[in-house]
Amino acid sequence: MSDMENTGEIDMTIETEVIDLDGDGIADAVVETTTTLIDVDGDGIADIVQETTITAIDVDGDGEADIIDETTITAVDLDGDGEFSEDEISIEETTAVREDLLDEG
Ligand SMILES: [Ca+2]
Ligand SMILES: [Ca+2]
Ligand SMILES: [Ca+2]
Ligand SMILES: [Ca+2]
Repeated sequence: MSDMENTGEIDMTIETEVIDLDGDGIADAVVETTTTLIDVDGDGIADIVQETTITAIDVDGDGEADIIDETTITAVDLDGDGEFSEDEISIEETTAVREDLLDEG
């Protein structure tokens, strides 16, 4: 994008994996991984890497996701050494369970 002021670049890839645990041909879990690479200063080396994994699990096999688990890993190269050290990586996880599933039992 030459009309943009900065030279930063964003590269996003989405991967979807369908898992059929019991082999009946109906998906029991869907895993979607979104990887975002952000090169803030445009030197070709990613400065921010964010990976979001969303796992949708169909527990009762009715074709609707009952549990949705979302994990986001964010790595920011704060000191600009081109590597992500432990203190530059943060992990966030949320799990959503369908309400009526919780009511049972
Ligand atoms: Ca299945
Ligand atoms: Ca860079
Ligand atoms: Ca279900
Ligand atoms: Ca670093």
